[in-house]
Amino acid sequence: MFSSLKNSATFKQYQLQAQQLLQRGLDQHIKLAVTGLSRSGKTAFITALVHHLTEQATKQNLPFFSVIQSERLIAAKTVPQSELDITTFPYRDGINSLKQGLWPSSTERINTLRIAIKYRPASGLRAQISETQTLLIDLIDYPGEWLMDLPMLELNFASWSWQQLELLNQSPRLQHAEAFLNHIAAIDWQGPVDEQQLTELATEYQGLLRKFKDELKLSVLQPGRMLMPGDLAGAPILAFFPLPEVTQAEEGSMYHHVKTRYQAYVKEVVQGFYQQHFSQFDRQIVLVDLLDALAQGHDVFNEQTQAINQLIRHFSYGKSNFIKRLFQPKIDKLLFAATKSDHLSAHHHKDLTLLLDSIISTAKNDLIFDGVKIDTMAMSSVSATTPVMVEQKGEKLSCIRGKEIASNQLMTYLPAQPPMRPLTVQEWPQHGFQFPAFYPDVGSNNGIRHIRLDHVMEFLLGDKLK
Ligand SMILES: Nc1nc2c(ncn2[C@@H]2O[C@H](COP(=O)(O)OP(=O)(O)OP(=O)(O)O)[C@@H](O)[C@H]2O)c(=O)[nH]1
Ligand SMILES: [Mg+2]
Repeated sequence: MFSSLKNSATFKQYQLQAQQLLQRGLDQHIKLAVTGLSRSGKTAFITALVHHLTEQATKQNLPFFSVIQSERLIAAKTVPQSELDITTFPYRDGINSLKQGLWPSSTERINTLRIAIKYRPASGLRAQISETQTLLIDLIDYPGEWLMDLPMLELNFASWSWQQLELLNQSPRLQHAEAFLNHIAAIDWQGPVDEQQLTELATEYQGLLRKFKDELKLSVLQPGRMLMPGDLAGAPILAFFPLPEVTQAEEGSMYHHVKTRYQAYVKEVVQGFYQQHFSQFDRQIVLVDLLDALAQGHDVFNEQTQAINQLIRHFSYGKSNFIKRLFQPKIDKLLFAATKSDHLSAHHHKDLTLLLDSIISTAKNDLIFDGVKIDTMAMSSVSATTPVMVEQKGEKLSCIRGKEIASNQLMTYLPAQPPMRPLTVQEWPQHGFQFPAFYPDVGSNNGIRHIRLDHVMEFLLGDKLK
C-alpha cells in the first residue's frame, strides 16, 4: 500500500513540492521577475545572463560578481524547468542569432528557464551544511505587450472604457482615432447584438493599436493580446474595445455583449497570467529603454514614465522572514536598469541613470520605506558598439562605433547627451534626440560584450551566493 503510494504521481508531486519549499527556505531557489515594456530588452537580457553565467563566467568578464571574483563559482548550467506546461526559453536560438550579428526575435508567447549555479559557500549555515551549494534561478520571458494589461485588473468595463476614450481623444492618438470614434458614436449600443458589426469594429480598433505601437511607439496599448495574441488569435474573447457608457444595458444588447467579453478577458486571461506567473517573485529587474522613448519625443517619453509607474504597483514588495519566504515570497530587491547604454558614450551613463532615477523617484521612496533594497543603473546586456576617440579640430570626442541597422554599415557617431531629468515640452530640444540602433557585435573572439551586467548579477544574486 505504502509502496504504491510512494510510486504514485501524487506522491512524487508532493515530494517535489516539499523539496522546492526546503530550497526556498534555505534561500536556494529564487524567482527573478524580468519586467519591461515591449522592446525594452527582456529577451536580450535573459539570453546574455545565461550566456555569461554558463559560457563566459571569468574574472575578466564579470569582475564585480563576487562569487566569481572570490573564485567560489563551480559552474552554472540550464536545468529542466518545473513548469511543464510552458515552452522553454529559446536560449540556443537567441545566442545563435547574436553570434550571427542579429538580435533575437520578438517574444510571442510565454516561456521559462531555470538556471542552476553551483558554488562553494563562503561561510555561515550553508557552508556548514555542505561544501557545495546550488542556487536555482527561475526566469520567465513573455511579450511585453501582455504586461501592459495588468492595470486592467483594477478596472471595470466602464472605467476602462472611460480611460481609453480619454486617451483616444488626445494627441497623439486623436488624429488616427477619429474615424473609429465616429463609428462607435453612430451605433445604438442598447440595440440587439450584431456580430458582424462588432467584428468589424474590433478589427478597426486592433488596427489602431498596431498603428500606435508601430508608428507612434506608445506603451499604453490595451488589450495587449490584440497585438500579440499567443494562443488566442481569432478568439472572440479578444474582440472588444472601449465604449461610451450606457447606463441601462439589457442582457442581449450590444453594450452588454462587449462588456461581457471585457470581463471574461480580465478574469480568464489577465488574472490567469498574473496569478500563474506573476506572483511569488523574490527579486525583480525592471528594464527601461529610455533612449528609444527620448528619440520618439515628449509624449512617448511621458507615457512610458506613467506606464512604468503603473506597472510597479502590481508586484508585492517587502521584506519576508523565513516562514513567509516559504509560502508568500515578496520582492526584497529591485533593480531599475536603463538598457542599451551602449548607445551612449561612457561618460553619459551617469546622466541616463539620473534620468531613470528621477522618473521612478516617488515609487522608489515608498518602496525603500517598506524595506525593499533598490538600485538604479545604466547597463547593456549585449554591447553593439565599441567606444572610440575621434579628434576633430584639436578636440578629442568620445564616440561610438558599430554596424548601424538603418544604413547596414559601420558608422561612427558622437552620441547625444541624455537629459538628467524629464524635460518639459518647452525644454525639449527643437530637433529632439537621436540614438541610432546597431546590430549586435560579438567581437573578434566570439565573446559577447556587456556593460555592467556583472553589477546587475551582484545586486540581484550576490547575497544568495555568499
Ligand atoms: N544596443 C543594444 N540594443 C539592445 C540591447 N538589448 C536589446 N536591444 C535592442 O532592443 C530590441 C528589443 O530587445 P528584446 O530583448 O527583443 O526586447 P523584449 O523586451 O524581449 O521585447 P518583446 O519580446 O517584444 O517584449 C532588440 O531587437 C535590439 O534591437 C542591448 O543591450 N544593446
Ligand atoms: Mg522578448
